[in-house]
Amino acid sequence: PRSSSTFYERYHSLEDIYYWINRTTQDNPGTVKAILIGSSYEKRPLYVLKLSLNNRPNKKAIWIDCGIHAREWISPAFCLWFVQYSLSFYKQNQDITNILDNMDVYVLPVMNPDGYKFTWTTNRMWRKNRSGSRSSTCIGVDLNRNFDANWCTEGASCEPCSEIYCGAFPESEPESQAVADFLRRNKNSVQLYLTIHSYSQMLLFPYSCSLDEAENHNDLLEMVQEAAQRIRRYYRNTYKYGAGAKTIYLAPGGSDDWAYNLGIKYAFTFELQDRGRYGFLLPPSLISRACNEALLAVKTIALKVIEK
Ligand code: ING
Ligand code: ZN
Repeated sequence: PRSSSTFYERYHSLEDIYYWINRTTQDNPGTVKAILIGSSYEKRPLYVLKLSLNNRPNKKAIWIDCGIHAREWISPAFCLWFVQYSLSFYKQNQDITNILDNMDVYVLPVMNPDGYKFTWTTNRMWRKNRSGSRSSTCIGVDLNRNFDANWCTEGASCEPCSEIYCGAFPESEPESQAVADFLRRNKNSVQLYLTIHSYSQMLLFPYSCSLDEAENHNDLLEMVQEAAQRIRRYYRNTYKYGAGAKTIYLAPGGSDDWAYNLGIKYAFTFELQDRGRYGFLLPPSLISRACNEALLAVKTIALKVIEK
């Protein structure tokens, strides 16, 4: 029943998420800071929350972005879930305590605010951002084809009306440029890059932009395999895993491949629930399951990165 679900078991409008960001920083002055990393095509702010639960100097960091694709509503819901879990269970749960004692976490709850807004007001199935182009009346660039990793080769489209339009040039979009600039500035501290999508239940790693094997392929494979095994054991649910191009399809210009090539050697794309029954329209009653599964995967992988 709706009445008994918590804030984190519902989907939220963009306005509610901005309000939540503000509230979360005010309520946690010593541990959560909002960093403005840029703004969207329609000039909405892009805020990253920095969780720093202990004052140890020179900590490494995890980056998690959500909402790169507008219609994948479970993704921003996961970012909110993760922040709430971290703040509530630090010093209560051993795994999250261990992680937050060793790493800061940067969380971008909505990378594509214009698109997300559009899915609430006009078209629930919108994927891209909302930028206009001179050459066409079609709107929007696929932000996960706009990064500089074999940009606009097979698996992307140079046609503005396509759902996988790569944009006019790499990082042509303010949203992808803001993320890329932040990661370039922080590449010495960020050790683990995570980007959250839906749907299909997969844990993916580079490369998606080519059939090449990543230099630490076996490490990455071991990490997602362990995460998938734990999800199966604890939640009796199945996640596929592997290199992106070989597990789903060739997809150049993705953020995880770009982050990997920047030097962040642990880079992953999670595809959360479900496997197609509801697809992008995952009902609110399934948010907690989907987020807990993803949280288990984040913990499993982060703990392995800390051990390295
Ligand atoms: N899937 C991703 C997409 O952008 C992907 C798959 C993963 C592409 C990693 C590139 C890199 O198509 C969804 N559901 O968006
Ligand atoms: Zn996606």
